[in-house]
Order: sequence, then structure tokens, then C-alpha cells
Amino acid sequence: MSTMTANRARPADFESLDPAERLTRPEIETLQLERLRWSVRHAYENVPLYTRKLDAAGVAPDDIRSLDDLRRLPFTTKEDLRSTYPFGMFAVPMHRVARIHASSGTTGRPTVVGYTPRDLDNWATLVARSLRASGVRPGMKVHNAYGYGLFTGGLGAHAGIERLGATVIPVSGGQTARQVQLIRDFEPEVIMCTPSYLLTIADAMAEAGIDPRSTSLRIAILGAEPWTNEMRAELERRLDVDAVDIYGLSEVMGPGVGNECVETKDGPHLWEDHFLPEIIGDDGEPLPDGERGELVFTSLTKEAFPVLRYRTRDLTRLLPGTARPGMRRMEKITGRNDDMIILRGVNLFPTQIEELVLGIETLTPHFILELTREGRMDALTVRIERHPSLDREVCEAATVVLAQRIKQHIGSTVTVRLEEPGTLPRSEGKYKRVYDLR
Ligand code: DLL
Repeated sequence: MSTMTANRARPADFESLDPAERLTRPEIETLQLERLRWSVRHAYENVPLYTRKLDAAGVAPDDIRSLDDLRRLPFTTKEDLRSTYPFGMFAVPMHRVARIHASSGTTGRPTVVGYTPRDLDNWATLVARSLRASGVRPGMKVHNAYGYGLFTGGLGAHAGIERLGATVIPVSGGQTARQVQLIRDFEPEVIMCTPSYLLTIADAMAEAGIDPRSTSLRIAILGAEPWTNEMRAELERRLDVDAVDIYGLSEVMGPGVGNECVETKDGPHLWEDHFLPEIIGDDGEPLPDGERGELVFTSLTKEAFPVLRYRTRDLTRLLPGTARPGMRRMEKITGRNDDMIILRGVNLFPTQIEELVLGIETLTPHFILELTREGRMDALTVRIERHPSLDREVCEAATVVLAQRIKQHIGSTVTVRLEEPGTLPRSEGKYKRVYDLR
């Protein structure tokens, strides 16, 4: 994209942003190189796993002389972090660690991460920056329904809301009827939760006789799981809000590694003054901006838990900045390597099905995917709830259309089964969409 187009996307109040957000591309890169050199040395000198890995790769911290030298560093994987459970990746002594979080993970041990007071300070600043990009301003009330606890969502968002000077309502996840009551009584302008949980909340409002469009909510800051632009449109229509994407992961910090700008809603800008992103292909080779692959991050300022070329398993591509011209954006995440379903040789992601489901008006957004084995063949069933206010025949017809579109767009033959309203599990946080019954 040309600078002219980028400048046109700059918001009217661009001059009042955090100075780091206004840096030009060359200024960001200069800062990144300086910080990268610090971060590599810090990791090498203080984390035995990094000392071993860099020695084995034959790279010393002093070899990092340009941003291109990043590719000489070895990758860090989730397995590396698990193998050092619980505190083996910490680069500072425990008395300097002010807080610990952990990501549950689907298998075995959680991944444990730590923060110094300075890390917490940077995190709060970046979440505040993310909220501001979402349209939040001091004085607004923010209903925070991300889970509090070891999950980074609740406490991470909490600190950023306070840092911005907004009012935090620390509700945490679950107890949906109570969430609805509190939204009605406290009249927050902003809600933070997973997109699937906002859908649950909207349904609960409707059940309680409240029109979801009539509440005080104006902005929804949604993340922690993949969601599509079709889901954005659905939530914006149902709740009359601006729905904005917040991205992050525990290993790299938590929520606020990147965030969409409300004026463009064109994928999260990555806060590149603190994190250096790359995209790699299946062979581990870096890909140029614009090409899709796995997202990899190197932390530039983290003290307690530095990561060098951490493989996120998230799939996306890097794009030029728009509302923040100096920072690159990423395309909305289509899925994780781990979520990919291989059905008789065809790769598919749950988000592709979400896109197609939401494209058919007579279907509800409530569906799950079940994988089974029929003889020697794998089979996929889409179980989807019937629209409560539509005739059964109309809904049956819609399931036929869905199966056809899946065949046409993805290339897979699936069974679509209609379920009664309210019978499928509802989200309370990160939604489990896929059930592997093989
Ligand atoms: O989910 C941090 C977070 C909390 C982000 C609240 C946003 C809001 P983890 O539990 O470690 O951390 O899970 C990280 O969740 O690698 C992605 O696969 C997925 N994810 C997070 N944000 C998004 C998003 C938090 N906006 C993993 N879009 C990541 C798609 C997301 N996937």
C-alpha cells in the first residue's frame, strides 16, 4: 500500500497518540534492532535453554547486526516451554517475578509465564493502547468478562482498562444471567470477552426480554479465539456495537500483542515496538509480507520471559499498517495449525464453516463439528441449531444449502444435522467447536 493510502487511513486524532504509535517504519525498525540486540543477549545470558540453543546454532548475541540476522536464530516451540516446566524459561531470579500466569493447553502440563514489575507496566500500556485503538476513552465503563485467574485475559485486560483511565467492571467469565443483569444495571459502553461468549450473552439478553440492540454497549473488544468477519457482522447487527479484534497469547505476553483500530477494522496492528513478528512457511523459511503462513514472535522488551522466534501455530499474513502506518497489521487469524481438520485429504478450518453458516440467513450461528470414523473413512458432521422462529422445513432446506456450499467452497462432503434450539453447548469463554470422536 502506498504511503498516501496509509495516511488517508490515519485517524483524525493521530497526533495525540502514544509517541511510539506515531513512529515511521524506519524509526520502528531502528528501535527494533536496538531492542532485539538487548533481548537476544538477555535470553542467551540468563536462560540455559537459549544458551544451549544458540550455541548449537553457532550464533552469538553479537552476531545480530541487522533485523535480517533474526533468521539465524533457532525457533522456540511450545515443547521447549513445556520441557522447562514450571519456571525454567524465566530470565530473572524468582524474587524479581511479580506475577505468574499459565495457559491451560489441551494436553498435559500448562505453560507457565512470568512478569517483572516492568513487564506488567509495559503490558498495561499496550492493553491501554489497544483499548484506545478500539475507541475506548477515559471515563467510559468497561465490562470485563474475560476469565480472571491464571488465564491472561481477565487480569491483562483489567490493568489496561485502569491504565487508560476508564472504569473497570471486573466480572470475569460465566454466570451469564448475572452478566446480563450487570450490563443492564451498570450501563457499560464497552464489553470485553470472547466473540463466542458475546453470542451467548446476546441470546441470554433476548431470553430475558431485553433487545440486545437497546443496551448501553457501543464497543465490543473480542479475541482469544479465531472469529471471522462474518461473525463480526453478525455480532454488530445483533448488538448494535463496533466489534474490534484483540490478539495475544500468554507466551508472548497475553491480550494486547496487537489490536484492530476501530476506524478501519482491517485486522490487528501489531505493537511492533515490543514484538517482532515474522511469517514462516511449512519448511520453516521466512516468507515475505503478504504471504500466508505461521506467525512467529520475538519479544523485544520482556525481562522475565523473553522469547526468541516463538512459533505460535497461528496462521495469518503480515500487511502494511493503515491507521498506524508505522506498524504492520496481520490479517484476521483463519485458524491454528492445531485446529486444522484433515478430512479425506482436504484441509479445513472451523472458521471456513463459520463463514458459510453465517452466510445463510435461515441458519443460527450455533454449531459444532463432530469428527467420526465410518469404516476406514473419516466423516464430519455439522450439528447446527434450528432457528427458533422459523419453520422446520425452511431450516431443513438451509442445511441442504450449507452442505452444498461446503462441498463447493471447501471441497468436502459433510453431513449437516439440525438440532433443537438451545441443545448445543454454549460458550463461556474459549469455545470448543470441534469434537473428535474417532
Ligand atoms: O487467549 C490471550 C488473550 C486474551 C487474547 C484475551 C485476546 C483476548 P492464550 O490462552 O495463551 O492467550 O491463547 C492464545 O488464542 O495463539 C490464538 O490461537 C488464540 N487467539 C488469541 N487472540 C485471538 C484472536 C489468550 N484475536 C491463542 N483471533 C493464540 C484469533 C486468537 N485467535
